[in-house]
Amino acid sequence: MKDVMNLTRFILEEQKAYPEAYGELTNLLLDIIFAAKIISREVNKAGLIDILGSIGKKNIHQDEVQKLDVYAQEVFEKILLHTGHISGLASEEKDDIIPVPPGYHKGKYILIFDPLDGSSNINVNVSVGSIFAIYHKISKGADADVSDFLQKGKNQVAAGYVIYGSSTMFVYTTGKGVHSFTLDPTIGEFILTEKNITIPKKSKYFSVNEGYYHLWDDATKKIVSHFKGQYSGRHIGSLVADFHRNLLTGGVHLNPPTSERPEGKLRLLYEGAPLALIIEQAGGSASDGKQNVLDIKPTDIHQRTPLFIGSKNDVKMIEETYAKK
Ligand code: AFP
Repeated sequence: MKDVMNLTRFILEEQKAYPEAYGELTNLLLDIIFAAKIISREVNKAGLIDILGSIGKKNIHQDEVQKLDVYAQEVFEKILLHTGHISGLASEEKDDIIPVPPGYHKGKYILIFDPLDGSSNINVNVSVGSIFAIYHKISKGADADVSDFLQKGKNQVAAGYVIYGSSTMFVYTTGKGVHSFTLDPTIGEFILTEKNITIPKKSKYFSVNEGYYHLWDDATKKIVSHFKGQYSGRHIGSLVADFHRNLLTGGVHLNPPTSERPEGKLRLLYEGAPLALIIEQAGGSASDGKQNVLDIKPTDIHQRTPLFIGSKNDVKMIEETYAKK
């Protein structure tokens, strides 16, 4: 029988490289894995039980809140707030920081996450994902405050995503390569799929929502025309799925600024920064068009950013074109 490496064992073995570690990060990652399994179970049942559709309200970003958004948010909160590994949470779905309730231990990390990204796609059975970023708590005192969440992406201790697709996969980095695991639903375990993923040097795909063409500036139009001549186009409109495809097959994903949204659409802290750390660890890069996404100092938890992410050469060409503007 060939060796079977599950995610728990893999993380525990990674921890051995840090003899001084108490296992708090390991345990926090295990909490996230537990949350991912529960959300995956529910996403797979969508269509069979009354969990599809919107709750009839909009969130702080004016997006329709889906029933599964609420469910995924609750799962993260219920698990993460009570295990003592974090001192606070922040999420796409909540305006403010979510504190650890009184009576529970507060850990040395903070977690910021998007519980269900791409949720407007759920109703038509398109892949969605959860994205997370872990930082050290830097403020004084036991409870996290906003300064803990407003750190540059390069300070991330770990980042990852779960893609709920034809199978559920967990992809993460602790700054030592990017590794992917596939959930075997028959045993409830994530099994190692690929260790040290690297993005192919030569891109195959570019992905962008061309519905915004009329709102782009000339530089953006030029960039997209350049890619059209070279690569095949693939766009899902579910960031984790677009990112995952490009990571494995080589490509670049663009979410450019528009005249209606010059600040960009995607959220820096729980979309841009974690995926930027992953792509950098996989040999690619991520930019807002001017600078490395990991160097942006956030001023707001829900700050938006343009995002260009994927193969290094493509991102470089994008930055050069904007610089000539
Ligand atoms: P939803 O979670 O509201 O579906 O938004 C998804 C998302 O943040 C990201 O996953 C997509 O890449 C992006 O929006 C697509 O946005 P447009 O539909 O405006 O291109």
